[in-house]
Amino acid sequence: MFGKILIANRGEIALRIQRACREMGIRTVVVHSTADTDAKYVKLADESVCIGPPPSKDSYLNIPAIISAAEVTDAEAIHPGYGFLSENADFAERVEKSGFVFIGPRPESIRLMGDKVSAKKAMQEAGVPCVPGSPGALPEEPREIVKIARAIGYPVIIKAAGGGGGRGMRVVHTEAALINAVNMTRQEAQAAFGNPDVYMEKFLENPRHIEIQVLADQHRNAVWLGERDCSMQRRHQKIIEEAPAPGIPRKVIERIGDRCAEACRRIGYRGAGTFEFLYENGEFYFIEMNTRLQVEHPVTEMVTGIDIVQQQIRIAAGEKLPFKQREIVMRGHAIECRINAEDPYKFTPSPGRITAWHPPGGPGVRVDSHVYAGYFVPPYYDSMIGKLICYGDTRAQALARMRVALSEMVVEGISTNIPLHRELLLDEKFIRGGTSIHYLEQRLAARQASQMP
Ligand code: MV4
Repeated sequence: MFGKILIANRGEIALRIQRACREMGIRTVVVHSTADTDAKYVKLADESVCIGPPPSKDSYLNIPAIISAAEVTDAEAIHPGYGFLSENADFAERVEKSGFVFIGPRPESIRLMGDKVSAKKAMQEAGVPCVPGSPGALPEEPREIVKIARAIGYPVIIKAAGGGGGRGMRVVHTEAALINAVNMTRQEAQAAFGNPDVYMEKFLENPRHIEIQVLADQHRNAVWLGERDCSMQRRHQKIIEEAPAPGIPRKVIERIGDRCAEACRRIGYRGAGTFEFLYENGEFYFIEMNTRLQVEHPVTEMVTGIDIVQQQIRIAAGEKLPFKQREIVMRGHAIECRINAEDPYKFTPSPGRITAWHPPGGPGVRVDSHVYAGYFVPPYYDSMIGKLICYGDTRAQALARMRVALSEMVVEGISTNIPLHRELLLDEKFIRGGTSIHYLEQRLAARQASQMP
């Protein structure tokens, strides 16, 4: 096992990774910007290295500075967390070329999944069901493109190969609008990702977003750890996630989970990963794979009892997975509310000093947060200040515990989205379960309309 790990991230996930390391007896080094010098997790780490000024590009995205910090502190491995450099294949490669272990997939896997056209092709070949669409990137010839769209049937969606997570997409409803949409998406893709390749899919109008968590070791063992429903989102920012996904038959999930694990073995995947699916009318359609730890990993940890961060570290150190698929038992239900420093209805960021912080507690309540009373939320980074995760034997119990937890929670000095969460936890359709990816935006629009003077 490693003696020392460098954590190349900030905020709650830096603390989460640090806790896993300390539990395993591994010393930790955190790198931080000047905006995070006073963060408590920086003080709690065995060592800390300031790597630059507040803007991410000068600190948390500064590859030479991070590698130098690993060199001067004699770290053996680097955990990238989520966001920042976590899905940057060049970073993973430079970490390994510098003699450190990258706690994540091989650079080739990151690259394969980073190109959404090659990712889809690989998954199709592995027997993972995908959204019907173009066979690979679209050709240049407009007549060929029109033919492909006719075969798929309108509406279609044009996506950038270099995109993902909602960037570089365009929905097309008619043949008249097709070629212009393809050209526009190509231009944007070239400008944003340096890759003009685009592909086409049938546009699914009202799906849910369901994802499958996987773990794969370096000995060709792979397992799946159940699913998460991440449909409650606004502008591609998830705000509530849960496991398991309400109302989906276990048999259907099991078939898809087994396909995901098999795909991992086929491509020689290593580490934690997430297969993203759209789910509509009882069918799963693969859209993308995330090659990192995800924000919402705790709901899976709660229902499986598996510490995903510890497993990432063990896998990176070359250990074999300590369980077989049939030994993984999903039990109960978990829900996560992301707590953001933002106006609950206008969504404008609300950085500043937290004057009061009273996190909830009690059975089945978990708070993953790095903040405290007196903490200053810097304006430079993501607005998430923590995650509230509630577990119960049933979904109803998890929801009830979440309502109590949200009622207890006090954050003063800044605005947070806690009032929005309190409303959603009383929402009839959410309580019923199975709302689509459009539900939150539709509900917010209706709320706005009803509050018009
Ligand atoms: C889609 C889709 C409908 N049909 N693909 C958005 C993020 C990226 N991961 C893929 N996305 C979508 N792809 C087809 N063929 C709708 C979305 C989509 C979405 C997906 C997941 C979660 C939230 C979303 C919000 C808007 C659109």
